[in-house]
Amino acid sequence: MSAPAGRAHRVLAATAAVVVGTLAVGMAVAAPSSAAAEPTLGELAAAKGRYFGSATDNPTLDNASYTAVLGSEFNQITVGNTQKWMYTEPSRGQFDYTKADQIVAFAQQHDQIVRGHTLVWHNQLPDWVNSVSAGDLPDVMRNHIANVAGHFKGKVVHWDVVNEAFEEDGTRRQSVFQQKIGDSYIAEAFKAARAADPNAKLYYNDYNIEGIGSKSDAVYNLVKSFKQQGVPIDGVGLQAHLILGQVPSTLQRNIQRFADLGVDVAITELDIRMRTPRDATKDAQQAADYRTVTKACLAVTRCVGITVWDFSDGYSWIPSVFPGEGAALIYDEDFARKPSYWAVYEALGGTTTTTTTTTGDNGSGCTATYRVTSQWNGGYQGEVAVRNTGATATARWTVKWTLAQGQTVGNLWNGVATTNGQEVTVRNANYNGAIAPGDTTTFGFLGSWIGTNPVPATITCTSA
Ligand code: G2I
Repeated sequence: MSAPAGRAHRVLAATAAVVVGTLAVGMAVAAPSSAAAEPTLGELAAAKGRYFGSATDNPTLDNASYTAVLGSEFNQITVGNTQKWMYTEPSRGQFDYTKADQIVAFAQQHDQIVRGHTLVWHNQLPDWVNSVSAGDLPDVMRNHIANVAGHFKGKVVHWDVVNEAFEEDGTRRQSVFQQKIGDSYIAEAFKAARAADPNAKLYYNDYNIEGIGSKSDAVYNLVKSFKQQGVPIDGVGLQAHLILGQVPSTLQRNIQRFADLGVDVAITELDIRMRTPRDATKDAQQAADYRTVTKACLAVTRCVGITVWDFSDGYSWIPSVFPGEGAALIYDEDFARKPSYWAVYEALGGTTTTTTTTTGDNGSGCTATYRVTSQWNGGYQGEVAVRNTGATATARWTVKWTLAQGQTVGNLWNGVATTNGQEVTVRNANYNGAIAPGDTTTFGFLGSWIGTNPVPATITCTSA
């Protein structure tokens, strides 16, 4: 599937899932038929010399709504599970690349680069490895790397060669490799990976090393010593499994200090989890956090890209490991883009919005933020976020704008629309008039356009 078709498919799927309180006021909308005018995250990142990618796993490749987004929005994919040891060498000397090959093929079909993940890790390791003798384990490890990195030679741009080798206090994790081979196993793994695929960039990857602290200091010292000793290492992966409102204040400084050692840095597994359910306040904080992470990467030349650890809240590892938490990604379960998506979009240089504030009857007011969320030949999808900027809850709200270039507004959801000539008036639906102070509610619509489709010069919001 081509990128634009995938994007249009995603828009329709998302729309079908959320249409409620519909009132058609304009002409019927033609089906999306050609390239979306709006760039993807991958395209925006590429314009800045970076990638923006997602991890994925094999079961989801059967879901067409999922693959429509995966194949179009991102220019990089990480194999989320099936390059790990338990999949690639389930019994000693028996290699199986069936599942990982499927993901790599998907990426190649969609012009996406692949990060390989991961060659040496204490987790998702088949039992047999734990029984290998100390004498044999160095060869077993080197043989695993030679085979797996050899198989994917030329098909992955990065390898996470060693994953999660340190404890929080900066000491070595007592994995089977550490216990049976000792400190040298990490350098040995990197040398074997370089021999197997000389063109892949070789990464050390870990979590809780995004800010400066004991654990990131340990990784810093490892990289520094590798550089001094000539052990081949090209990059450090900051996983970035973060918590809402807790992006480390030292993130950019930390990225910079690794870059200053002469290695690249990648944000490899980004997600930002919250207590569920979501609400507008948490969504806004999450958007701010995603913006901070994206800007920190862009601020350092050697920060080469960002990968989210899958892109939809319906396919995240978080709820199964952290009960009561989730909603950590940039698309919701129905593949609608969240405020966190738009924060990344804007941080990467995309522009979509215009906002005008007016004071409402409650003496406090609301703001309306209008954006075109996608556009194709003759048609577009719009979205307006209504935010209560007052100190008391709203009971009802009204948003108005002018269709200056002959556009129409058609199917509209989460609101009740009337048009009078060029003027569009949208009032709340019977279920979303109440907005708590500081919270936001959103309505959306499909429309048509001819010639140009600029965002309105002004949009007004009144509330009572
Ligand atoms: O734990 C989050 C990530 C931390 N950094 C390294 C990553 O490789 C790791 O990814 C996760 C996968 O997203 C999960 O999908 O690694 C987990 C294992 O530690 C993966 O979970 C496993 C489940 O534990 C299995 O029950 C399941 O069969 O995923 C398997 C495949 O869905």
